[in-house]
Amino acid sequence: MRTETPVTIRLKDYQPPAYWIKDCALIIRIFASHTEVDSTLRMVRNGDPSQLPALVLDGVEQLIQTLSFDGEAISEYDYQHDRLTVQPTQAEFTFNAVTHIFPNTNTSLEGLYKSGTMVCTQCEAEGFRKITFYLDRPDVMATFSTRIEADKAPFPILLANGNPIASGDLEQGRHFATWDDPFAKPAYLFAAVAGDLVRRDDAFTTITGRDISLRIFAEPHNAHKTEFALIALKKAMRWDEERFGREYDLDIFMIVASDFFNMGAMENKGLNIFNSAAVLATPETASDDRFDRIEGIVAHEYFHNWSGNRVTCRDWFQLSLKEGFTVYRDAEFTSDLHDRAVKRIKDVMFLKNHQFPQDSGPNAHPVQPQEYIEINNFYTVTVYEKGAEIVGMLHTLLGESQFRQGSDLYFERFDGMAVTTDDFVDCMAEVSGQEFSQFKRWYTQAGTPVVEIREDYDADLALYRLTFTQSCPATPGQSDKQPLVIPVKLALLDAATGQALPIDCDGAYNADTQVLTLTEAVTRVTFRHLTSRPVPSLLRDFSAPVRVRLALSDAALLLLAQHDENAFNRFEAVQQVYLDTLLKLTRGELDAIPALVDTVVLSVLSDDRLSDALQAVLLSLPSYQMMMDNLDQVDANAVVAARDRLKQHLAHQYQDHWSSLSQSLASADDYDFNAEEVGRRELQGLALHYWVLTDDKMALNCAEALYRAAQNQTDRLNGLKAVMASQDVDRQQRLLAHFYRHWQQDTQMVETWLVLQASAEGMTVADIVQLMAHDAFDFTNPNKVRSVLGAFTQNFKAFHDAQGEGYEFISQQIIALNAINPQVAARFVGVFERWRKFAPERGAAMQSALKSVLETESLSSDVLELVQKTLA
Ligand code: 0A1
Ligand code: ZN
Repeated sequence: MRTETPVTIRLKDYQPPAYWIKDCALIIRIFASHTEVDSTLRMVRNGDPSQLPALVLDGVEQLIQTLSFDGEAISEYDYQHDRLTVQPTQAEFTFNAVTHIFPNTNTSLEGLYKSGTMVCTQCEAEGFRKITFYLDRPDVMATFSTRIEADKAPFPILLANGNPIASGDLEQGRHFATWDDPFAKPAYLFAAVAGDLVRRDDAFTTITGRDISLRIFAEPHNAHKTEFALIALKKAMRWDEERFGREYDLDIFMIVASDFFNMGAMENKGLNIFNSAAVLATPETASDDRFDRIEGIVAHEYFHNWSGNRVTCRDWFQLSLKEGFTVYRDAEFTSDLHDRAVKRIKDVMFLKNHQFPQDSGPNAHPVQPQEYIEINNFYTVTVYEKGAEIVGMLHTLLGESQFRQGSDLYFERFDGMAVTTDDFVDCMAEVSGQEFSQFKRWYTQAGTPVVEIREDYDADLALYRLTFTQSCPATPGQSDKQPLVIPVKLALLDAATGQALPIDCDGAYNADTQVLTLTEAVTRVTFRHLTSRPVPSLLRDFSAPVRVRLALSDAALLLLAQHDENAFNRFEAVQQVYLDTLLKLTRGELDAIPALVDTVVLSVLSDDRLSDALQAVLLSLPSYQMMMDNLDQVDANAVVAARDRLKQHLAHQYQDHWSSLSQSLASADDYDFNAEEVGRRELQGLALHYWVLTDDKMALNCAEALYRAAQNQTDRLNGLKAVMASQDVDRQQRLLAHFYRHWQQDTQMVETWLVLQASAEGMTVADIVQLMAHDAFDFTNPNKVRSVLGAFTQNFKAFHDAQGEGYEFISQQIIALNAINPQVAARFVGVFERWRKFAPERGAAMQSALKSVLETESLSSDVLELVQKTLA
């Protein structure tokens, strides 16, 4: 809280700790009114043993009972705010602290807290200091043993990291369990859970024949929803052995589902804790998107066991070391399991919709930030997704075989250590013999590079030349930018047939991988023996996270949109056609929809070689975010009108297609989650959506029928969302009421029900206030808050409504949330990130909403840092 001046932590100030913790023995005694934590740390001086500096331990909201060194009570100590200072007299000693903490009133959901009927932990990044005094930094790695004691009736299940050692009854209806984790780890990976949980068991035999018990725990009301995650987990375990040579290490791997959780999930050693919404699924209650997300997150957390836990981060500036790499790994997993092209398209869309705007806004920061006030604010799309793109570029530059060698070397060399992104890249350099010092700028330089490309063709000499000019816009605190290493995967296509032409050129072009590597500010490449002017297919598969500026003729764009065999670039060309149209419509530069749009749409609709999933993404329009990102000034009304206009055009122009697709793609088969079925349902949902936009009564009946007959959540939502996109308010109310009556006992379904309403087009602030007054809403539950307020802020039309009421309202919610859960509050500051882009009135309204937050007393460092940076 803002009683202290916020402190800026800088990478350049990194110092190793003055003491190490070798081992941590915890006893956690849970009582109704409080929890007692008894912690014994075996410590040793790091450095000259004859010089014993003060020991400064992190500790927040600790009610001290006793402190001792080697059994001797410590009488002199200084405990202020978040630090305990004591003076050791030996170079090796044990430090013991007995403290009281209060999980029942801990609404920050950091440290030890109550979630529904259970008690659980969240320690990343700095939550362990809310449990006990510690050197709460990732380079301090210790072995842990944890004994939990609690009343047996409310808490029959007691879990912690590692392997189970002992358990038994105690007096007065209490019991205990002891867990031992032999792998040294930082405190952020600590976890403990106590609850009345239902468990689902399975087993996995590793590649070397070791049997691992797998267990998923959930509160009774969620217990029927854990099977899918267990299947996903086994797939992830096998895949990591095969693709990365990584075997699981403990005898047991556990997952716990928690209804109260700030993020998606957490990779605590041997005891992953998940947001219920990120792990629980049945076909009845979870849509394809949800299954997809769960499979990815289960894999992500599991993969952290190596990329993050066995090899961890030296300090929090290295966060992308584990997150970028692990996102890369989970994306590869999903690509191997399902449809690589579709996965890539969706990931790049996500990056462009979220990371590109961050990188060009007031909160732009390097993948390896150089400073922070609140580390929780740096769990960003830049650290995660751009970080994963960097790892992907290394893969592109090395090829699969060398990349795997580099990863093997990294895991072997740094096992059990806390290291840096440099260490990671150095392994890649070592195995490949390549020089990566320039490449490392990707970690330290913020902003999305722009690559401008010019074409020249000389028919007489049959020469075609591309000139690449790279630059990077200034970002806060970084005005001078250096050239980056940019791998450009490319092909040259025959303008008549779309066939790839043989490439004969000089320069840093690798014929095996079709990658041209740019390293200079300007690179010229001449391609020989081209008897006609080719069409360039550049940055295939989005081989680098850059913005390409290349003005292609309509004919060239059409060729790519119809014939590029690289599905990703075909998608990009189609999107470019839509986006150009949307931007021109927004600026009032078009009277009619250009014929090129129709040619493209028709060729997608009539191309039966395309999978349903690809067809669906090729028929989807660029998002509002994408439009905003490509406009210097945003007039919200014009943006909305432009998108509506193009949508209406597509809806009406292809009405027959939509109606026939909506019907022909229906299926009464049992639900199956596989790429083909997911694609079919996605295309059906899209077709139904467009069809409903024509106001055809039959479309609405069809949508309602799909909703009512649905045997799975994807079909149900395809029907209901189509109805929600219509003008038929009565029908919407009827179906929403039906939905709630049917599913009000199911937490995830109620969340979906809230999202559907908060996303409705005509939503007003008054409607949102009313929704928040509903019994189903709970301001202390992040999922509920995100379902209503998150969905509302994503609801472009409603949130940016001309009255601008939404801005003031959200600022009040940020202030209210700040007092309950700073992390969740801080996430909402991001909705104002682009305030400067909004034409005068809305921009000013957003700015004043931010200012009203800033004027609040007792702002958390989380909210304060983001509001200050956003306004700066
Ligand atoms: N490491 C987790 C995400 C996570 C990060 C922070 C948290 O609390 C502040 C919780 C979870 C992951 O990458 O999945
Ligand atoms: Zn992660």
